[in-house]
Amino acid sequence: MAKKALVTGIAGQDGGHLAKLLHDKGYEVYGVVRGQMEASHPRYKKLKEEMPYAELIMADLLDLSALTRAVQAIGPDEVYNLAAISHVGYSFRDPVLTADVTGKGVLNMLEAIRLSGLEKTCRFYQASTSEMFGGLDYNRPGDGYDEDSQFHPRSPYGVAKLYGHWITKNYRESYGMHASCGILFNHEGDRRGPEFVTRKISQAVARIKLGTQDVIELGNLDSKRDWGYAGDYVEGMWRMLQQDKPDDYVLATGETHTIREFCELAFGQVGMTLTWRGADEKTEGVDQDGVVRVKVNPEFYRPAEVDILLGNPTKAEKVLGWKREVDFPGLVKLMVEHDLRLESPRAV
Ligand code: NAP
Ligand code: G4F
Repeated sequence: MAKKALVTGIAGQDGGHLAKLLHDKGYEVYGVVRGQMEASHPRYKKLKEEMPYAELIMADLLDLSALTRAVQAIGPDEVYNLAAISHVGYSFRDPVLTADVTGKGVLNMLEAIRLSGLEKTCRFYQASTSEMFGGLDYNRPGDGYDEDSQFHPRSPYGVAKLYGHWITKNYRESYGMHASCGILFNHEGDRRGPEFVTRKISQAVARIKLGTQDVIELGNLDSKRDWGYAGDYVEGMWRMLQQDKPDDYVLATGETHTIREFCELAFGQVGMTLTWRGADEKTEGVDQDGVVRVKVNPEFYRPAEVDILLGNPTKAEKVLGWKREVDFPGLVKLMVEHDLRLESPRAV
């Protein structure tokens, strides 16, 4: 009998990669989507075109009754809880909703499993995040953050995720649930939302190359992120749930790069050379012809910033046999090439 997997947030970046991976592994895939989508809804139709094998179920992470009905109807072997308000900048603008969805939503999903009497059989994955480390306890500069590093979240998103992390561990300890947390560092790709900095840059570079945009406005250019490819990371999620015992694992590349470096590589991908002039809010990125292509707009600054994230994935590599395949230049290349195809006038 095929295993059944329920994925919340299936319409998001990771949801799409994970649904495909599970389908390829022979799972029956069920996905939670929110809103009033009927079969005729354009967004629903688009999702069904992309993943015809997945059965989509309407439920909001805020709605325990809907989640419980979904779990009871499906009887999943594995639940992957990916749904969240996931944009750090947005979480400062809507902190209460972020706490409800990204924090308490995790409890709702765990309770839906427990109330359905599946806590001993259904395995659970929680999408925890490197944002929980925050960057102030940067006590292992050589090795990066690992599973034992201290948490100090710097955003309403990070704080909400920390609740989700600990309530998952609590259900593991209290009810013997096979519940694992993946502490994932930033992962990107062609499915990344345009509100995140990497996709904002890859889209803009493609448009600048094609002449439909002149310049890109960004916030903090000097923060550093440990960026990997989302397709590699969903494999790690699945591997966590195949272990005999539940546990927490960091998935990361072990490299960190600035937003400036991402810009330089992305422009380089379309044959443009970017150099920097000015400082702080007056910083500008200029192309080989002296045209300003990158500007700073303080609107994109955050009330508190995570200056640097660097992860140490040794435990996941040793225990799960997980290894990222795509390196940093490879990631930038695949994103820019994807957006060039998408933005090209010939593309439909
Ligand atoms: P994403 O693209 O933003 O997807 C999140 C999904 O959650 C969206 O499909 C969204 O639905 C859904 N959602 C939001 N609120 C909901 C609600 N109230 N009820 C039901 N669904 C809701 O995020 P992602 O990049 O795929 O990340 C997946 C998970 O991993 C998230 O929990 C994120 O916080 C976490 N994470 C991501 C990274 C990363 O670098 N990508 C790193 C660490 C952890 P709509 O499509 O309707 O908006
Ligand atoms: O791309 P970002 O918005 O990602 P961020 O804040 O690191 O969060 C992502 O990764 C987390 C894992 O560490 C996930 F948990 C979370 O769900 C999300 O997927 O911003 C990256 C950096 C920040 O330092 C930000 O200040 O880029 C800087 N930045 C500079 N200009 C910008 C911009 N970020 C965005 N979104 N837009 C800008 O214009």
